Amino acid sequence: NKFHFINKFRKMERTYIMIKPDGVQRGLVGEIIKRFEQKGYKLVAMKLWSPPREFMEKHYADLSSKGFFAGLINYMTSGPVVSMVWEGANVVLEGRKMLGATKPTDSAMGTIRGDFCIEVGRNICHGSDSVESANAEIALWFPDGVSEWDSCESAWIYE
Ligand code: IDP
Ligand code: MG
Repeated sequence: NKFHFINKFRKMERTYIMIKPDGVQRGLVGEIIKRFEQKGYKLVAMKLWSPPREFMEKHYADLSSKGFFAGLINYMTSGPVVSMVWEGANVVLEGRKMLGATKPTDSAMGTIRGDFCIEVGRNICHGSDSVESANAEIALWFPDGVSEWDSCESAWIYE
């Protein structure tokens, strides 16, 4: 139908969202997924696993010169993470808004970090910061690609 035709040609983005080991340990997996689902984004890839240290160092390679890098890698490899790819219009920027600021003390209440954590080194979630880094992170975390599927909600979410 007409709605479907419009939706098919709408420009969609994808972003890499990860629930960090503290988010998994604290039972916040469902809460974080719920917020992305309820916003209207579409889940196109997901897995729970414990990547090796070298893999996590690759993910955070741009921070390797920082003093907190070793601590960050220890934290991020301390337990399983939930890796996801979410799709939707402007999802990279909007997803970052949903997570909140890097430092929970700067995060607005109502954001994931604002609502559920206290310290920058235990900030429970990750989200790609640009379309370019999203594409690189999705390729790193999901080398076999994502699932293409049509959501029955799309005609009710997009004009
Ligand atoms: P982001 O996760 O909001 O994109 P980045 O600057 O890319 O923030 O830093 C990646 C992660 O490194 C942060 O989410 C946080 O867990 C950790 N981190 C950043 N700055 C600090 C710091 O000053 N001390 C400890 N950990 C930090
Ligand atoms: Mg970052």
